[in-house]
This record gives sequence, structure tokens and C-alpha cells, in this order.
Amino acid sequence: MMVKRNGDSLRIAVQSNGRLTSYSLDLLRGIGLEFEDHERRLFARCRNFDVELLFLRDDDIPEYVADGVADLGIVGLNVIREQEADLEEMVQLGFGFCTLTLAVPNASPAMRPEDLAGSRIATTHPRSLARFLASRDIGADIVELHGGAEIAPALDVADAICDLVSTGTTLRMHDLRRIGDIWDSQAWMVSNVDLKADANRSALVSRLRVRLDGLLTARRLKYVTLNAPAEALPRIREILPGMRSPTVVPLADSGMVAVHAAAQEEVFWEAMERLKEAGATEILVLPVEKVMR
Ligand code: PRT
Ligand code: ZN
Repeated sequence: MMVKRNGDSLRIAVQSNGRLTSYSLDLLRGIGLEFEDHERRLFARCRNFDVELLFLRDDDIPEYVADGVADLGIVGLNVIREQEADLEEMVQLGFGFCTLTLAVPNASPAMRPEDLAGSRIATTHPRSLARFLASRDIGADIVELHGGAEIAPALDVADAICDLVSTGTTLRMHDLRRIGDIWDSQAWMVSNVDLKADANRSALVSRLRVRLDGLLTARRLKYVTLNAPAEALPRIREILPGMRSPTVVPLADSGMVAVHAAAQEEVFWEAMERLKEAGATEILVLPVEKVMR
């Protein structure tokens, strides 16, 4: 399917109404795109970039990006894998986490995926399941559903299910038990494979990509400040190994220093308690909003 477009606007496909929608829109606003909320419209134009957002069912996003109807898309890895669409996986986005999992009723004797040989497995991810079963040489019948796999065993439509799990609440509510994970998924930014051939649009994508990397890096970074006796510095660096070249400033109190540094990883309460034991006081952990290196 080839669709003619007006001008050179870069088109980004986003889930219109689902689990990924608010994260996707926050991310696009986070990299500086300004647009109105879509409110059931198919398109939204950005005010400050030559970018159009296209709002779709998540299942349609890989195909639209592969066909060039959209240049970029935000979609779960599970959907990409299930559809085997020809796309470039650009950046993992750190939201929409879930795991494609095999589960059986609590009363089932099955303990491992291999125990499902000869059984019926209900799933909304038939291709992913078929590849997994083939890779383990497990012969089982795949019952393809479009939703609600968790009720299939109770209806005796299947002996087991293969579904996405995040908190595990749905499995527990349906008296199901995990017996093996197939793979983990999260949302990805994907790109059309021919986008590089378009100089204007790929220049814009490179620019947005730098911002995206900066935003995602910033989310991991924390800015730490504390006061400590100068001799505690080596111990402090052991406790915060992600701290790169800290700024160390002497304080008016002799022998005391102020330490300022960006930490490359989450700083947990436990680390702060150990800093305090090492002699640090006034420990502040601040979020970092944006980064460019
Ligand atoms: O309408 P549209 O087709 O766009 O949306 P959809 O209903 O098909 O998808 P949606 O919005 O439910 O999910 C979009 C994407 O979110 C998925 O493709 C996954 O990449 C990701 N994701 C993350 C999840 C889950 N977590 C998740 N828990 N998708 C679905 N689930 C379902 C799962 O299928 C099961 O029914 O939630 C239930 C289990 O959740 P827990 O928390 O009880 O374990
Ligand atoms: Zn869907």
C-alpha cells in the first residue's frame, strides 16, 4: 500500500486509546513537540515542528510504519514480534513493560512449558507462541483468540494460556499459575526502513533522536548533593559507583566538603543510609530533566 502525502511532514503513529497512549504523548511532549490532545481525531499537527501524529489501534501501527503511511511509530515489542513486520527498531522507551507468559490452572499438573505437549493453548499471540513451541520442539494445539485468553481454561476451550502479564493480578483472579516466560516486552520507537532515503525527514528524525536519548538518559540520572568530611570521599564513591567526576568544594567548616555529582543510576534509600553512616549530611537526590552531551 503506497499513500501519497502532502509535503514532507514527518508522521508518527501513536496508539489512540490504550495502555501506551498517555506515556507516548508524554514522551513526545518531553522531546519538545507541541500539539493539542487528539480527542478522537485521526491526526494532530504539531505547532512547532513539521510533524503530524497519527492515532491508530496499536495492532495497525507496525504495518502502517512498514508501508510508509507513518515514518515512526510507538508500539509494544510484542506486537512487532507477533506481526513480523519489516521495521527498524530504533529505541526502547522504558514503558509498557510486560512479559509473554505461559500459564495453567492451579490444579493442572504442568510445571514447565515442555509439560504442555499434546495440550491446547489459548493465545492472542499465535505466531510468537508457534515460534516458541517450535524452538523447544513442543507439539501443542494453538487456539487463537482476540482477547480474554485468561477465561479459556475455565470454559474448557484450552488447557493452558499464553498471554501478556504485567502485575499478575489477572492470572491470580482466574486461578492460573505461570509455568514459563517466553520473552519480556516494552514499548519501542520504530522507524520505516526507507526513511534514511528522505533527507528532510531523516534530518528531523536525527534531531528528535538526540532529544529522545537525552530524555531517556535524564530519567535514569539523579543529581546528588551532600556535605561530608573530606576523608569520607573514597567511601562515598564506593557507595555511589555511578557517580562520575563529582565536583568537590571545601566548606567553611575545616575538613568538610560539599559534593555535587550526577549519578548514573537510581539512588535508593539504602544507599542514602550508607552515605549517612559514612559521615554525609544534607543528602539531596534531585531528578534531572534533560541532558545533552
Ligand atoms: O485498542 P488497541 O488495539 O489499540 O489496544 P489493545 O487493547 O490491543 O492494547 P492495550 O492498550 O491493552 O495494550 C497496549 C500494549 O501495552 C500491549 O501491546 C503491550 O505492549 C502493553 N502491555 C503492557 C500490556 C500489558 N502490559 C498488559 N498487562 N498489554 C496487555 N496487558 C493485558 C494482558 O493481555 C492481560 O489481559 O493485561 C492483562 C494482564 O495484566 P496484569 O497486570 O493483570 O498482569
Ligand atoms: Zn490492540
